[in-house]
Amino acid sequence: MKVRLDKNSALIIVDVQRDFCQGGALAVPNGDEVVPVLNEYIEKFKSAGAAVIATRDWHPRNHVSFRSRGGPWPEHCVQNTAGAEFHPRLNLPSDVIVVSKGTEPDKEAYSGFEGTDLESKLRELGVSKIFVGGLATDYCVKHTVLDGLKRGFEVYLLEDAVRGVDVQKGDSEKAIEEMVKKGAKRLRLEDLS
Ligand code: VGL
Ligand code: ZN
Repeated sequence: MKVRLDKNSALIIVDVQRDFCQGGALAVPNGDEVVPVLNEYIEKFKSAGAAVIATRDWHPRNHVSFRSRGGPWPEHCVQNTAGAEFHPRLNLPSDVIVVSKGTEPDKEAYSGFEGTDLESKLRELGVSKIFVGGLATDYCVKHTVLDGLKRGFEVYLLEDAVRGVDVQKGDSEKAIEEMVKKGAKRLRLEDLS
């Protein structure tokens, strides 16, 4: 499958933040491996004049998903802390559009569309095709992809640029199957013309 990028395409990089990478509070196994691959995608999207969007998990210190509040996760991606910063080797372009999510203390938001202006930004730019990579396959990537499909976007899953948490073995594989079943198309770097 060869896919040509155009101005109706946008790259969505999900949550490639220090806390989800090696040494971080909620490190995704091999999460750092997506960085060099995403850097290649960024170059291709910039060359095609396509938008680059980066979502970030951006929690208040008392977020409901934290164990301190009975949630499933250690404290991570707290607003304005080092752990919430984008990975230092991720070459985000100067005109990257940053979308913060999970900002409400009492609401979990795994999807980049949930409680954000991501959809209106995409519509404003005339984007109809989104290409989603980042962390984590079985949480924020999955929910962003499924939400994109629900909202009528053509969605490509960048399967060489995602890694999962796998709380249960096989979660990421299951997540990919579900995304594909619901209409996402798998794409790898070499599929871009
Ligand atoms: C995520 C767990 C908790 C993610 C965010 O970005 O996939 N996972 N918060
Ligand atoms: Zn989170």
